[in-house]
This record gives sequence, structure tokens and C-alpha cells, in this order.
Amino acid sequence: MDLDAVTKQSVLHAKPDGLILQYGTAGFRTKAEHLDHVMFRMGLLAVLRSKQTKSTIGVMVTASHNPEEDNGVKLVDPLGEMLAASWEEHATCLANAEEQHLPRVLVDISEKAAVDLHQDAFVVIGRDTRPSSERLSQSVIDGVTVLGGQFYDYGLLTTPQLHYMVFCRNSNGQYGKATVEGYYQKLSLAFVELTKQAFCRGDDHRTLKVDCANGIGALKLAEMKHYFCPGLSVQLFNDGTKGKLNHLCGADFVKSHQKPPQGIEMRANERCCSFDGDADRIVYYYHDADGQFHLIDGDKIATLISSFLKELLLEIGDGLSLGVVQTAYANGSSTRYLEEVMKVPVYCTKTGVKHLHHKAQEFDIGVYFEANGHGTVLFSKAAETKIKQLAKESEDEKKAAKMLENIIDLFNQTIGDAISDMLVIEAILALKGLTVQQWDALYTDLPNRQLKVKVADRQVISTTDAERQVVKPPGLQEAINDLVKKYRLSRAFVRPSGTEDIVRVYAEADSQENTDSLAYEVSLAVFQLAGGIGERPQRG
Ligand code: G16
Repeated sequence: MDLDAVTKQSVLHAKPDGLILQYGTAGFRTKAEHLDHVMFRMGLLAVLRSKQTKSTIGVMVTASHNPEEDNGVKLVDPLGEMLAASWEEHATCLANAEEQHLPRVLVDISEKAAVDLHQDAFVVIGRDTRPSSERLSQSVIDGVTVLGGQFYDYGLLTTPQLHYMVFCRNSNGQYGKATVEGYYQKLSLAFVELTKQAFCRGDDHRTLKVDCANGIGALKLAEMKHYFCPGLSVQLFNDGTKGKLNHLCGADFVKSHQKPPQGIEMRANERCCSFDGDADRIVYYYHDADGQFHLIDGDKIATLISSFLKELLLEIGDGLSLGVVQTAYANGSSTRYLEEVMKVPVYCTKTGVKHLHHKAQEFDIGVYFEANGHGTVLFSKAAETKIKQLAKESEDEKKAAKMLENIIDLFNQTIGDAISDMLVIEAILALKGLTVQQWDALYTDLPNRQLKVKVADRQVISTTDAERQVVKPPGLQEAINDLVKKYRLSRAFVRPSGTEDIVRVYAEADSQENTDSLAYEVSLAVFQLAGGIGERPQRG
């Protein structure tokens, strides 16, 4: 390691004095102007991780659902999954080291993680469409090259596309071809194969309106859409030609405000969906004939997918296990429906796909979705082998096994992927002949509300029990318990966000009015007991 060269280069990417950042729910995120040093250092870290794992590592420059002025960075591990927890700690140490300590911290990490410094390193880089992303990804490249790493810059990519590229490269192409074209071909081939029957039945032209959050999803979907046309025709809105990224549009806006995005023309009962800023989340929605808005979030997506998979598994009848993983944000009705009606085991983890992903790996088939629309389905190696073998064998099971085989290819098994999830959902709706209203009617969501509270230091709140209970500050959980008791079918929890400088509050109850009151009262308790700053929370 040429530490002198690192020191010299690092001066050009100097850390602002006193700035401390944490590797959060999905990497580092803050105002773009504070991230240059973090990007350079994540380039360094990616080289060390690549040497240690003897694999290609990914670096994605994005702040996903955050406002356009923010940016962020996350590292992608060899199998395309999120960076291992132990390396998140290294990332935080490296990002926060003062200039003069940088060489020592690099040596410490190399020693602790037993990095073979003679090993070659290869890093792939992707970025979203934020104005700051190109410059920041150049800082990542500076970090990679000063430690002698090789790199390939994919330029503009959705986050899930970068995860896909990493896994393709480390599986020597077995997972797919590590090109954008390879990604389009893999997904669209599976989609066309899977939906052949449905579209042959005469249900032959299906249109879907897609709000692309003025982000990267628009560019990639525009490139891809001719691959699955005429089976599915997508109409793009908020494609970045005029609006601001994630502003009044996108999956996060639609889910948290429970209203349609601006900039989309919706007619009654038309199926619409929204991606977020880096196209790893998706939610669906429609207006009914009375103009009422209906949101179909990640929970209902998980339910649709699980029930379809369960039917196919029953047909092939080979006892493969299916489990669903959610977080505390999952609507109580969805959990009840999955457990009591569908008889599927459901597990709850902390927020962040990295947590859900690991839990889902415990099943033959693990379905994981956050309520915000971030999720996918994982198939174990054994399940995949069995399904592929059945697809070749007896006629009866062949149809279901063949479908499962295509579904395996259609899901991005490295991470939640809005494009891949959209194609899976469209395929299931077409094959089952379901309208969006029929899908929505699977169960009725309990009214729910999410609010944000500003506090001086969100780390004063710590939680346990998959973030459903507050441990600190003292008195806050007791206050929440007392408030929850006032309402029927109620539940509330609070947790510090790992992507924004706020505390998130979630509440549900028997009516929207009660839910809104509960959410407001809990917000006030957070404001009072956890050091709220700025404007006090206001009632509805
Ligand atoms: C990221 C994570 C998600 C998480 C979301 C919000 O999403 O990947 O798993 O649900 O942040 O996290 P928090 O509540 O901690 O702010 P994205 O789409 O922004 O990458």
C-alpha cells in the first residue's frame, strides 16, 4: 500500500473538520457537498474489500429517495448483497478518520480483516442522475486508483443494476451477462416466456403508467421497454426532462403522503406505479370511480407474490419452504392475512433490506418486502436445482415448475429492484387475470400514518425488538404505551432514520382520524423526550 500517495491524494479530498457520519441503513447519506472525502475513502475501502474477498466489489453513488441536494454511497459485496456488517464499521472508521490518521486506519483495517495486500483488486462503479453524482463518482475512482485497484465505471445505472453486475462478474457470468444489455435480455426473456400463455389468451395489450421520480429509472426503462412490448406497454411520467428528482413524486412520496405523484395523468381504475430515485423501490396505486386513491404498497406486493408462489409450490408438491420477511412498518392487516389466511410464516426484522435479505436466506424461497416497496424473492441453490430438474421432468408438474424457473430469472435476487418487481407483478396479474382492484381487495389496510420529527441528535433514541420498542431515552416507550392504549387496534413505534436526519414515527389504529391523532401525540412525545428542535409537531 503506497500510503504516501494516499496521503497526497487525500488532501485533494479533504475531510471537513469535525464532520462525523455513520454508515447507515443504506450506506452514507447527507448533503452532497459534504461527501467528497467519503467517496474517495470508499474507493480505498472497496479496494481493500476486493483484495480480502478476492472478488469484484461494487460502489454505488446514490441517495435513492432523498432530496436532489443529498447524495450517498454504498458498497456492494461479492454476491451482489449489501456490505457485511463488520465492514460497515470499517467504513465508518475510515470515513471519520482525521487526515493525519488516515494511513494508520487503513493499516488497521487491513490487519483486522486479514487483507492480502498483494492480491489484485477490481471495483465496479455506478451512479444515479443527481447533478453531484458524476463528480462524486470521480472521487471514488481516485480512491480506487491510488491504491492500485482496477475499475470499470458503468456510469448511469439503477442501484439494482449495479448489484446485478457485481454478482454476474463474481459468478463468472452464471448469474447473467455483466452488461446493461445482459440485464435487459435476462429479465425480458424470462418475462416473455412467463407471460406467453397469458398474452396468447387474448389479454394481449396491457398498459402501465410509471412515475419514474425524475430519476435513473426513466432512462433505463426507456432503453428496456421495447424488449417486452407489445406484451406490456409502459408509459413513462416524471422522466427527468423537467421536474426535480423525488420532488412531489416517486415511491417514497406516494407511500408516505398516501397520494398520487404530481405529473401523472390518472384515469379511474387505471393501474399506475411509482419508482424511487434509484429504482430499487416500487409501489402501485389507482383512483377508483369516486376519485378515491388506493395505495398498493410493499406489503400487498409481497402478498400477491407469495400467494402466486404458494400455488405453484402446491402444484409441484415437493415441500419447499416459503417464508415472508417484513419490518415493523408492515401493515397489521397484511401480517394477519399472510399468517391466518395464507398460512405462511412471517418474520419481522429491523428496517433495511440488508436485514430482510439475510432472514429471507433461511428459507427455500424467501419473500421479503418493506412496506415502502423495497424487496425481492430469494431462491436457495437447492430450491433452484430442484425446480430446474422438475421443469425437465413429468408433464403435470412441468407447467408450474417451468413458471417457477422463469420467475427465478425474473427476480433480481441480489436486491429489491423496481424494474424486475414491476415485471413480476405484471406477469402475475396477467397470468391470474387479476385487475388492480381485485389485487387491492385481498385485504383492507389498517389506517396508518408516518411522520418525521426533527431532534438535535437522533442517536439519543435506541430501540430493540426489531425496532418496535424504545430502550432510550427513558420514559419514551412508557409514553408511547400510554398513548397506544387510548385507541382500538392501535400500534405505534419510533426509530431514528438511517438515511435522513430525522426520527420516524409510525402509527396505525381503527380509523384514519384516530391514527392521525395517535401519530401526532407520539410525535409530540418524541419532540419532548428526545430533544426536538425547530417547529413543534402540529396536529393533522
Ligand atoms: C433505504 C433502505 C431501505 C429503507 C429506507 C429507509 O431505502 O435501502 O431498506 O427502508 O432506506 O430507511 P430509514 O428509515 O432508515 O431512513 P432507499 O430506497 O432510500 O435506498
